[in-house]
Amino acid sequence: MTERLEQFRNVVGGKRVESAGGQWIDSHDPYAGSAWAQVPRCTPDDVEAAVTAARNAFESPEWRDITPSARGKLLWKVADLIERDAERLARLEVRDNGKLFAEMHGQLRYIPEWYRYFGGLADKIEGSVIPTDKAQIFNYTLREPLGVVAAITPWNSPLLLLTWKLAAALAAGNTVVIKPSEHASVSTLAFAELFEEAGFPPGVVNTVTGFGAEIGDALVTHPKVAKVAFTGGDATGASVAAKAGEHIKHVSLELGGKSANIVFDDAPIDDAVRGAIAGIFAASGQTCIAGSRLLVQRSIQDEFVEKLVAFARSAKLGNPMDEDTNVGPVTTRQQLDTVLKYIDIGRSEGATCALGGGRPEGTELGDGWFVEPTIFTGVDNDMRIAQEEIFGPVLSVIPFDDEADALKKANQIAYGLAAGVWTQSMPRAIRMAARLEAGTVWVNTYRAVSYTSPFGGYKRSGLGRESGQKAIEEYLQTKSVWISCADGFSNPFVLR
Ligand code: TXE
Repeated sequence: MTERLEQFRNVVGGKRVESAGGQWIDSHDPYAGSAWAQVPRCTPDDVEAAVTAARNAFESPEWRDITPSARGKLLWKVADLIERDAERLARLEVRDNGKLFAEMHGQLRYIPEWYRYFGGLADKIEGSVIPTDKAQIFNYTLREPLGVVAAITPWNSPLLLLTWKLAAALAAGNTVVIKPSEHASVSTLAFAELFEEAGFPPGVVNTVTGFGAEIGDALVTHPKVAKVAFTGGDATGASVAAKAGEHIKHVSLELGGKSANIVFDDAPIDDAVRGAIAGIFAASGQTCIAGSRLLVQRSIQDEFVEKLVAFARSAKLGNPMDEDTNVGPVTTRQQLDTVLKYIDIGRSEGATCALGGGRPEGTELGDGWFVEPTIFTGVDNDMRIAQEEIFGPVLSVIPFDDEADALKKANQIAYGLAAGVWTQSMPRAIRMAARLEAGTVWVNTYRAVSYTSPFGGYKRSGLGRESGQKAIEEYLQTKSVWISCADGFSNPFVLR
């Protein structure tokens, strides 16, 4: 007899609900390679219910009339609850997406800070008094929420990437419908329940689970959705933005990339090796900021690659829950096929596979969706493995001659999310930081993010910024109010 899978429900208008059609989607444990839970397979009717609940909450006095300071305190309260449940939520994420417990638990312990930071900003949203050129008219601005925000999120770091949207959207006074990825929805459903416990009115935070192709359009084009905040692949992001554009909605996009991690010959080599590993093998390469193009100065290439391969070879693959595991499985069966396909492409393009290049063997890996840490050398910048986001543990090593060549190669790409620079020369670091076409540049470090610092893409990596003070602007609109202090209203046929 097959074991009954644990079922998780959506939160809509403060109630736990199944889908209108009564259908479910299996959620898989990538380490076991099998289904472990189920989430509702929502339909456009469920989207209608969730958006209606969110809009009703937006118009309700409980939310509309709450003071900004009280709104901030609700965010602090939810931060405390997340902290309380960090371990449980991290376990759910690991089971659902296969990333390391150490990584997910670290994220869960850090996530509360976004709610505290944006909770603190809630009562610092200020309009201004505008000194106009009109006599006897008083003009000021109000900064107001947009309404219902649709937060569409991916599977790689479900709660962190949701938080970057949710904390800012709520601090600004919006209500939210969350659509997590069909590949890893479970932690989001458990997380959404905390908002009611914190005291948010029902309907302020809602969820709809399901396939993007089945419910995505209903959500993005819904007349009561004012903004779409999306993180995912660039092809889906482009179609979501096109739909949002057709319906005149605000949109922000975080679309991943193909970031250059650049090592100069004066770099602290051992640190740079660890930085390169962090860029591509942490999280099995499934991060939007993966440093998947490693640009190494030709004069140190051989020594660097030798050290890099030795370090990567020592990485332990295994159960993501185990403390000594360095590399877990990839999250979906489909992603496993995609990554393996790119490894074939790399070989057929003529790159040299210096490490890995397939599925690892080992009884402790069972039926898990593992890919060996893979390093290609002799990669030309125009090869597909150097230009396309693989989203897996596959590194392309590209040699360069000098600073100008490094810059040219780093910028010769459609994406621009992040870049790393390894050098001991501060003037060079500053020159590179100024000229790299990327929303984030790290010097002698990699994968550092904070709730205080803006994050987002140049070029095809996205639109808008998350985190940092300005991120709240993405969830606000400005109203200009004119009050006449004059006696009477003269000639009605002319512009005032
Ligand atoms: O992403 P999708 P997928 C990249 C990565 C990966 C590729 C595909 O390269 O290999 O994208 O991954 C929802 N209307 N990134 O297919 O399709 C979908 O249900 C509205 C980079 O998982 O972009 C999910 O909730 N929504 C990225 C979300 O969009 C739709 C992280 C993202 O899914 C929709 C993840 C539609 N028509 C993948 N179709 C990053 N920036 O870090 C799908 N969705």
